[in-house]
Amino acid sequence: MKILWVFLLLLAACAQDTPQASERAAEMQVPNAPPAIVQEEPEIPAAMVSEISIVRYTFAPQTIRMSAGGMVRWINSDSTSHSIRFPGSPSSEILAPGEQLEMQMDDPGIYEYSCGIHAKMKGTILVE
Ligand SMILES: [Cu+2]
Repeated sequence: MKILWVFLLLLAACAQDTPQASERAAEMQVPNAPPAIVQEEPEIPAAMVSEISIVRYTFAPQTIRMSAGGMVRWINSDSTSHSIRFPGSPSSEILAPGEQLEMQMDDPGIYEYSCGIHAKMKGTILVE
């Protein structure tokens, strides 16, 4: 399994909002107007992102099912720092409260992981 960590601060997630195009289209009110052209980033669509919250020393949901090529995103909603660790791999960077981490899951399989700080925190990702 290739591991690609993408470490995100919350501020970075808000920086790319571009509401202007859709606002402009709504003002024009032209029936059957072609859709406004919005320059798209080569990003994985939202539907392909599976979110896991970390709350009270627990990954929620504890088991997720997702499609290969999708992205899993852990959001630390706890008041304590945590990390993500897959067996045989080094732990991720530490996620302080409010921080999040994404990882692309390219290969089908069953991936069990834990917190690198609190070994009893466990989760499973089923990639189909
Ligand atoms: Cu932890």
